Formats: sequence, structure tokens, C-alpha cells
Amino acid sequence: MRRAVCPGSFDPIHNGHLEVIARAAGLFDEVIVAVSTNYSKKYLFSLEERLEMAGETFASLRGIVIEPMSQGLLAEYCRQRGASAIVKGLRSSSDFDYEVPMATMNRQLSGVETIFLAGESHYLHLSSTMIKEVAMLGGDVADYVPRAVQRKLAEHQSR
Ligand code: COD
Repeated sequence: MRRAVCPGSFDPIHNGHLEVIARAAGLFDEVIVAVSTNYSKKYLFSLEERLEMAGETFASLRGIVIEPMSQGLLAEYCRQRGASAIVKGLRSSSDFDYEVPMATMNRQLSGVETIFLAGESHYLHLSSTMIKEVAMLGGDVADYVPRAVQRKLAEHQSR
């Protein structure tokens, strides 16, 4: 079985992520969406909420598994899961400059290859940080996030 990992914070997951993950699912038998926890990062959504939003979003797509990924090496996580590839979306040359050294290190650590997919042009400007800021300031993000995320953002705004 050809298995790939799409890792991310997904705080929250947005349509730029979705588009890359759906394309990865067309290339591999199984794609693990690995929702990471980094204890030095401050998240808006808890791990459980991030898993729930991703789970609901991909519920009807076959071959996509949602899993938590605790702090640690991504290369080791891929080795433990029997994944031969990491799939990441690229938005810009700065994403490329940031990602390539990590891809090389991950390959040297465990043999896992990183495959970069060019992000869909309509979503290239998206980041989770921008989505949160627009939503918290009252902007409409319905074109950029799945329904499960719209609901959770609304819950946060009403707290
Ligand atoms: N269009 C296309 N792709 C996008 C878009 C967009 N608009 N926005 C984001 N993406 C892609 C990017 O490729 C990104 O890598 C991925 O989605 C996830 O994005 P985020 O923002 O949810 O995740 P990050 O950037 O916080 O990354 C979390 C990781 C788990 C990927 C990262 O922390 C990591 O690689 N950790 C591993 C630790 C480790 O092994 N370190 C040693 C490295 S050598």
C-alpha cells in the first residue's frame, strides 16, 4: 500500500489545505492527515477541535485518515506509519526555501521523500493565521473554509 502523510497544525484547516490533501489522495492509496501539536505554539483550537474539524471535512472522502501527531520528529512518525512520502502544498518561493532543507533532512533521517504540490491559485494567499484574523474581526470566510470550520469559528466568536 502506498501511504503518504500530509502534516500540519490545521488551526484551522482551510480550503488551501483541503485542495492539496484531496489531490494527494488521488496519488496514494492512503493519506494520513497528521494534526500536529507543538507545545511551544499557541493554538486557537484544541487538538480535539482540530481533529474534529478535519474529520468532519473529510468524512465522505475514501483513503483519508485523520490522526493526531504528538511533538517529535515527522520523519520518525512517517517511519512508524509505513509512509513513503510526505505531501506538502507550496504557496510561494518562501515556502519552498523553508521546506526544502526540511525535506532533505527528513529523507536523510528516514528515507521518506517529500512531494510538493503547487497550491491552487485561488487559495495561494490563504493561511490559518489570516483566516483566524479575518473571522475574529467579523469578516466572512465562508469561501475559504469548510462548514465544520465556519461553525467552530462562530462558536469562538460567541464566547
Ligand atoms: N495552499 C497550499 N498549501 C498550503 C496552504 C495554501 N494556501 N497553506 C498551507 N499549506 C500547506 C503547507 O505546505 C504547510 O506545510 C501545510 O499546508 C500545513 O500548514 P499549517 O500551517 O497547518 O502547518 P505548519 O506550517 O504549522 O506546519 C506543521 C508541521 C507539522 C508540518 C511542521 O511543524 C513540521 O514539519 N514539524 C515536524 C517537526 C520535525 O520533524 N522537525 C525536524 C524537521 S527536519
